[in-house]
Amino acid sequence: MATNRTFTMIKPDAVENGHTGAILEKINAAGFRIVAMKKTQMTKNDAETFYAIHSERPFFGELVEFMTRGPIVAAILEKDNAVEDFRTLIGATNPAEAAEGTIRKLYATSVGENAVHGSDSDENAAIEGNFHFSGREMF
Ligand code: ABT
Ligand code: MG
Repeated sequence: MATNRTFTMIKPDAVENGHTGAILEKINAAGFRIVAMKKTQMTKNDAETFYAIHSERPFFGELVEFMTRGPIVAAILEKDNAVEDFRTLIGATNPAEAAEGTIRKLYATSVGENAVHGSDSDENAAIEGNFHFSGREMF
């Protein structure tokens, strides 16, 4: 059964470029409720753990470097069909392939620096949300 929750990060590039507010407005306007949210910075160990599934990929080192270079905004979001609808809202991994109006089309600069994360399954949404937040931070 779908859990109706997903996990997102506004990545260092989008935070640096001042897009946090605009991205949160898009998330709100699309009907997501914020369950938990904070500004934080991932350590190298955090990023290596979070992206462990990509550890054998050639871009892993750059990915960890990028995700740790500045603060992110992490959040748990709630809505019917949250995982799929949020992936639709953010658009394709590569912004050059992202649909008009999507967050990545508007704010991402490259496949490596693509502005936002969205969980790819209900199972990963729960794992990723629990990685960043304790139960006491979820409302
Ligand atoms: P994430 O939301 O970050 O998981 O992106 P998405 O699920 O859309 O894309 P995946 B395939 O999970 O990519 C994970 C991160 O790896 C980066 N990446 C990916 C590259 O830098 N080069 C590549 O060739 C590919 C395929 C993009 C994702 N980003 N970050 N940060
Ligand atoms: Mg992914």
